[in-house]
Amino acid sequence: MAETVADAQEWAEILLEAERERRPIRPFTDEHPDATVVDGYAVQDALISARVAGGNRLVGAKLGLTSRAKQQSMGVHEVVHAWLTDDMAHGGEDPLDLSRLIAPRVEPEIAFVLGAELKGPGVTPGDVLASTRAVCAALEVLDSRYEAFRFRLPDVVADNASAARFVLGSTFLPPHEIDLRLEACLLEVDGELVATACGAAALGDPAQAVAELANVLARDGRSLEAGSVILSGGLTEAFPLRAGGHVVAAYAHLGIVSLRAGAV
Ligand code: OOG
Ligand code: MG
Repeated sequence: MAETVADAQEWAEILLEAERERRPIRPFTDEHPDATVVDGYAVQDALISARVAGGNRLVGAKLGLTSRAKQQSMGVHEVVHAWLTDDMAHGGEDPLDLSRLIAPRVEPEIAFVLGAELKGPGVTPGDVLASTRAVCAALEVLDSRYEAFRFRLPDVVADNASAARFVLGSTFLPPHEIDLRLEACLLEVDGELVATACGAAALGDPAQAVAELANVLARDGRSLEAGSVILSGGLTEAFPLRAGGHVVAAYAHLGIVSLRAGAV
């Protein structure tokens, strides 16, 4: 697929246009079955560079497909990472504008706010906790730029792991105050309990997930900056976010994070 930088930029532009026009596309791997995950990350890098050149600011990173529930529901069995920009951050109070999204889905996560740079290799979950200023509850709104959320690993990597919006809760705890693996989470959509999980759903420990991210980035000499928000991966499968829908994730210690979708 993206054998040259020019190709990666071309694919990135196609994805950005799909997002802008709200017109989902077919996965690249339909026509390029030999595309690799390395190609996918080259497209992702080009896509993020274009967003930053267009005025968006990098505010953090995310892990994806860290839980068995997510891997099974998407049919992709490898952990991926992607980047968060400031335009993706959504305050919980305002209704989320659905008119700019294609087929949004929502999932509960545990977010880390870094107090110090996290730089691999060799980062351990203990290092992650030591570099974390606070953890909080989060909802991630995913929106695949591919038709019907159908993709293979290189496609979803190229599409910045379906990142679209995220909402942080308002309870920020120092990470050592709770056992993140045991942090229970209830997900309610329109008042109905649709899924339950605990922190260990993310690779056995959300801090382990963040450690793996730091170590993977280190292969390219990259790190996670102080102040970054890191989404450690959906704990349950993702649920469709419908017009007017109300989603609440309630955590044992991290409190509640909620989101109301706009009318359109
Ligand atoms: C890919 C993104 C997965 C997560 O937390 O597992 C993800 C997708 O499901 O569209 O963000
Ligand atoms: Mg996610």
